[in-house]
Amino acid sequence: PSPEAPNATPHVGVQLFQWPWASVARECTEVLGPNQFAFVLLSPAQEHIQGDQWWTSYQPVSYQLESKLGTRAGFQQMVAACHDAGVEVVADAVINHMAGIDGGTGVAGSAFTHYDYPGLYADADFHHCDTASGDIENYLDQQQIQECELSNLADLRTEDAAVREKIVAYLDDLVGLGVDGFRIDAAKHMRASDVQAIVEQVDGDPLIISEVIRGSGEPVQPEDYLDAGSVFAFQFAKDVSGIVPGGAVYRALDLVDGDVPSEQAYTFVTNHDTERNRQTLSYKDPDKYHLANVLLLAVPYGTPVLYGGYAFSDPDAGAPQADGVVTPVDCAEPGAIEYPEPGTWLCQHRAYAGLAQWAAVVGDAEPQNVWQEGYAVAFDRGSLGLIAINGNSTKAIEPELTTNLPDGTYCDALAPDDCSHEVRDGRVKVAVAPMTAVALYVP
Ligand code: LM2
Ligand code: CA
Repeated sequence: PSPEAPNATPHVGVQLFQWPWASVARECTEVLGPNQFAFVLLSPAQEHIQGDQWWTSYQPVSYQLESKLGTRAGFQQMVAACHDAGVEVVADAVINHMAGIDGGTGVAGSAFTHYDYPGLYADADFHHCDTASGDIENYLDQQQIQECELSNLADLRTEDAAVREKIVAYLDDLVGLGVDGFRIDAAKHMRASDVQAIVEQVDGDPLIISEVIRGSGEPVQPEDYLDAGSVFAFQFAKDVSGIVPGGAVYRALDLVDGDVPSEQAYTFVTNHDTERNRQTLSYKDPDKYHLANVLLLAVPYGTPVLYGGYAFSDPDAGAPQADGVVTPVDCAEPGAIEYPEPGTWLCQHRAYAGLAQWAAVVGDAEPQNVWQEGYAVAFDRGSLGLIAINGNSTKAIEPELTTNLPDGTYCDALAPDDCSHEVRDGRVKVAVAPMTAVALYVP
């Protein structure tokens, strides 16, 4: 490392959607750790209903850590491997509800019926609200949002001490296996005070990221959950997805998610829901999605969470399975993902491995030397990193920029083989092709 080399702080996370534990472990060792990723966000680990769809993960049947993604032992080995690589592990905690189907047997053999999960919950542990369908019908009614059912999913009385105890025991079990944090699934559908009371009882001091989708005019807002920890920045995801198609990429520098402070905002471009409901850009919009991911990591607001999933045409289709178990992830070659076959693992995050290192180096330094012209923007982040982003879909640019970077020769974090970038006397000329970016940093 050069004399200016800072202590890089891992910063970027990645959601590895429906990745089996063994594949997560390998990714931590081979890709995430070496590239300064800070954490991995898993899919749910608890026992769930049977079926080929991905969303069986969101229908818990018991809190046994036996699922289509692997066994308890495999989970434990995965956490150890990720920690050895310097990567923290965030589990997806589905604690608002249990399964929504009439009954059956879970993937680990637990028998259940709707509202009866033997040894865990019985009928009295669930809300039974008085809308006609029993489902949430009106998102302007806080009580419905939090006490009616989300798509028939049996809604836990998270205000009850006995229910909280069961949830806390489950989360403690995960903490005992080394888990560093939790995504709180469907947090909007639990009172903020319930979420706070539950996470405060959990052992240690895990990272908490509540999933509260911002809906304008709704009585439940992400800001309500800041006393319980952090939140996902859905408004940022929608805004960055709107900015890129219009070309005004410089506007990404001003994005914030309502009143959520940067330290408590977990930003992203897409997640497993928004890539399906098309509320955000996704792999289905290759150039735009690429530039949105670049912006996600380039700006100082929030903690970025990249995404790695699989191609699909049927939005319900699960990841490739055999005998009820998701088969090991085999990543598509980068650049070969334009028209992928359904079921192809895309590993989109790998395209930003170099930029994750860039983000670790620049840390929370503010943008400086901001240059903007047409659909392009460039800026330093402090004195250790520079990025130039071209949001024009037809025209290349080649500005000569003023930079804080020390004189020297630099490689492009987005094209590691390209080490042709010369900084002389605080000036650098960068050629940026349409819908691409160039990112330089002090290694
Ligand atoms: C979430 N966050 O709050 C997850 O991010 C989202 O992926 C989950 O929905 C949802 N909340 C519940 O945890 C997914 C999926 C739904 C699916 C549910 C439950 O998007 O389509 O619902 O998981 O598996 C499915 C059927 C639905 C049916 C329900 C109950 O699509 O038609 O409702 O199961 O059987 C009758
Ligand atoms: Ca609820």
